[in-house]
Amino acid sequence: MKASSTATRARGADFDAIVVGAGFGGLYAVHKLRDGLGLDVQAFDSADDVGGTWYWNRYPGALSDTESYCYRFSFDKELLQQGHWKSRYLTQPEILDYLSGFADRFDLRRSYQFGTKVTAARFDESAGLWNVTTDKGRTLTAKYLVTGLGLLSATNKPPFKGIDGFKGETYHTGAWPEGIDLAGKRVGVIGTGSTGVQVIIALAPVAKHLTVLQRSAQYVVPIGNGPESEERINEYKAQYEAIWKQVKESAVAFGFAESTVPAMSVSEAQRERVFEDAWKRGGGFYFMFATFSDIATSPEANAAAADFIKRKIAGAVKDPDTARKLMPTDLYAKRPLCGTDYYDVYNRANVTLADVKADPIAEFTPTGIRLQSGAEHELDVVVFATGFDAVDGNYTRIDMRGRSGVTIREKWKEGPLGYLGMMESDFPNFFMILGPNGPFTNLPPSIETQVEWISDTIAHMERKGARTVEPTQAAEDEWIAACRTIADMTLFPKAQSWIFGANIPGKKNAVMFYMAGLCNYTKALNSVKESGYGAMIFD
Ligand code: N01
Repeated sequence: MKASSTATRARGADFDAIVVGAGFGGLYAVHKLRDGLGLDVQAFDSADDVGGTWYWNRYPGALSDTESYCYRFSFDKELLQQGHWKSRYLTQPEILDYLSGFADRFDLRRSYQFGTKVTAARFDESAGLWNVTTDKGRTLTAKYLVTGLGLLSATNKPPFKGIDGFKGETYHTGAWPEGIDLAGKRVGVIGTGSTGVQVIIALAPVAKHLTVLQRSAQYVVPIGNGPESEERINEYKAQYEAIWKQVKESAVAFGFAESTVPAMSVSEAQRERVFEDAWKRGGGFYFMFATFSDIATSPEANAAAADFIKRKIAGAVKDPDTARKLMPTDLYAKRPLCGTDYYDVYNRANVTLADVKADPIAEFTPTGIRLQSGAEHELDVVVFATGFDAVDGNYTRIDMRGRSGVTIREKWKEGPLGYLGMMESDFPNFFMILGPNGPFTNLPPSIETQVEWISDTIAHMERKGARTVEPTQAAEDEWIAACRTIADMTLFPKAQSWIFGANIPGKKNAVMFYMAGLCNYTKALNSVKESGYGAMIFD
């Protein structure tokens, strides 16, 4: 521990804090705790370098769908002015490069042990320390455990019958190896979520033949990507103060002002014009939240947006049968998707759409995939764009135990809990970045907000000389109930998606997000702090 440290090293501890993860969250946590509070920090990541989500998701077409100017940290004004990008949206290599530069800037790699998976974390009540075990067989102790495991990092690869006998290659988009060349191959893609849409757009011009195995049709709007001029970038830089103020005072934190106009308060012609303008501008969250105020809350407004997109699908796709299969049948209430000319992909001669809801995947054969009808798709490569065991999946894969040996699996058997999206009763001195029941937004601004709150809470503890902190059960219950009430005011729980755990067979449907926006979330955090942390137990 450094001379400037605010912490008194807990007796017998190897470190003050252990941080898990080297994505946006973990990197910033190491910087704040080590350089800000002067704690002695040891960090781990199972990858061989920094990047987190952006280290693993190297699939063709991987892109952030938040605009480049606000898919970054805001706290470092100099770094903001040094920012450089080419297009309206950042590609995966650019984001990885940004995070690598961030790690260099603050010399963060020296605190990490890479290529190391944390397999267990147990709280030792008598010592008041976390015992963290890695796959290298070491167990280290620390007073604080901070996890930045990522919302979406435990991959979901459905165990299809016959998969082991498939002679071709299979890849999950969330664990994509470097240097895979799919040119000239017969490729099948399972999944049409955010990832599937990106990988399908990228592979269609490359593959010899692309077969899209679609279970649920999705609403996809244009992303509106294109080069960004130096002049435009300089304009953003000149306005950064106002931009970040707006981002942090907004709900979804995507850099645009959310609409305050209900869809049915304007004429049909005006509504059509607003949707058309948003379609031309591009952006999935923009279409859902900047057109009208109630697309995600009013069935009527939602139907108007859905109907507009369906008409666009009908207009874009030449083959009526394919267009019919691409028409979503449910609400427009999953995470909004966007991509460049997505529906035009299906006009290509080398692309086939298989509706695997109507005719489900029966099994993999040695040479491809057979559907229940007996139809066979001959494939060299199958890409699993089948998503993630989101939010809690990363935690339940670690043997995590809190007070009295209670496991996180037991605590979360009815669905993941989480006070303020960061803490958990019975798990003292444990802070999750993007844990369950945190905000549903463009992630870097929420990550920043959470890491700063964690750092402030730890500083408060150290000033108090407290040994442990955890939320009261009542505060946690109240937060979860509030998240449920807020979610039920939206249409999101009515659609089947990972946001409520519906994508994993057997996973309990649960509220996993605070859906009242970053602005209200920050107010909630501030009120906990300003009330003297009354909702927490300090020991
Ligand atoms: O995963 P998903 P994702 N048989 O769960 C299908 C973020 N992200 O990786 O809808 C057949 O959304 C499944 O079908 P269905 C973003 O937050 C961000 O695409 O369940 N199909 C669905 O089509 C996003 O929301 C960016 O019927 C099966 C797909 O697989 C989140 O990651 C880019 C199946 C899974 O879709 C997750 O997106 C990419 C089965 N057994 C991702 N099992 C950015 O732009 C699943 N499917 C920043």
